[in-house]
Amino acid sequence: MADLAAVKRALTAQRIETPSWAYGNSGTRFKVFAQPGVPRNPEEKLADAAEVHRYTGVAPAVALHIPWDKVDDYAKLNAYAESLGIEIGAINTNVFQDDDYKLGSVTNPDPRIRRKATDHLLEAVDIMDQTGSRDLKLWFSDGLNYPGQDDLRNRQDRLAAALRETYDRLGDHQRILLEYKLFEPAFYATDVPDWGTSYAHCIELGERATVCIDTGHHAPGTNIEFIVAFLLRQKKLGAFDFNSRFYADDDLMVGSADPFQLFRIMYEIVRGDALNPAYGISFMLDQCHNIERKIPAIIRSVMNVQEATAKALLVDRDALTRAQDAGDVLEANAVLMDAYNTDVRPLLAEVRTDAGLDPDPIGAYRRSGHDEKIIATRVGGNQAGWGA
Ligand code: PSV
Ligand code: MN
Ligand code: MN
Repeated sequence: MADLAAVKRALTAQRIETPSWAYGNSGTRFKVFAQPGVPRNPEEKLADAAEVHRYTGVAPAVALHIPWDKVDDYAKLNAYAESLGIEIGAINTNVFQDDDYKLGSVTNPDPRIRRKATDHLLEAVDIMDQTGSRDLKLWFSDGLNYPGQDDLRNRQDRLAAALRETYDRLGDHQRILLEYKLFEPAFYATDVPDWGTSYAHCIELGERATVCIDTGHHAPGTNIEFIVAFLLRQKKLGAFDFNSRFYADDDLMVGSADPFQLFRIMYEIVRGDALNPAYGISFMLDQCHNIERKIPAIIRSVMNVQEATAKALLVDRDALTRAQDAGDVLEANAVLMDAYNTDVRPLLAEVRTDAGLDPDPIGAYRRSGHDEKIIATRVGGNQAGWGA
């Protein structure tokens, strides 16, 4: 039996970072469905994030995206976040929304464009100095649509050079989180397509470069928990971008498409003693809420991560080890499934009540009147990068 008091402590200590861009309008390739009441500026995104934290108690950090969240005074923005009881988390860069980057950013054959892209990464570190952020999150859209379009290997060299320059600019407490993505927007080849490529670049860079696993960035059927286990063993897992996918990079609510996969991932985290924020893994959401109300969707997403985590913590690890060591296939599988099939909602309600929160975060948000207030007062909001 798992120790219930320890499970509750672990759930209370858990932290989940939300992305500023999930609060703004977003859409598909075909249409952005603007919603009433969305934030008009970074301050209003922070205010919405503070609502998520108010009702969940585990989401005090918000990731920013530059230039979508560009302001003149980041120290002031930081102070504003603090006044709301939250903090600024990772700084995400944007080297994918400029005509110059048609053939790539840091891997572009044109040295002028590579310089421009690398300068943006360096500028993001300057911003981190002002926000006090630890994490620089890098996702490169770089890739090729056609065989022969550019030299695959030269592009790796150019990528390595930009990463090196950025890494060398980091302060002692700062680190790089390098995302990978199988395809899109490039279709034939992507310059950081998989965890192995990200891992190899991180090894080359040094201790303060680690891999970010975006759960939506794999081929269908990929065993993501294996990647988690492997990277943990190598001490090279730095972060997650959580979301759900059915087909491609769908950016749906985490835990909605495949809650069992999320449980398996969180089990590897628990197995690796990597849940506590002190371990250094950042558990972030990277989602878009195109057709549903955004704040309750983000609260739901946080709750989905909590539920998967609670189930993972409930795995009877002694019984599992016994069954595994005995080669008892059915029993080992049964031990894992017992935990997965436990209804952890009452346990999480208790954890929330113990923390002085409403046991029903979505109900509490609905009753708060915040949604009505933002709809009435925020006119003309359309600032999320994806939809702007
Ligand atoms: C694009 O695929 C993407 O969803 C990446 O996952 C980044 O983390 C995110 O955009 C924000 O730049
Ligand atoms: Mn991502
Ligand atoms: Mn993505």
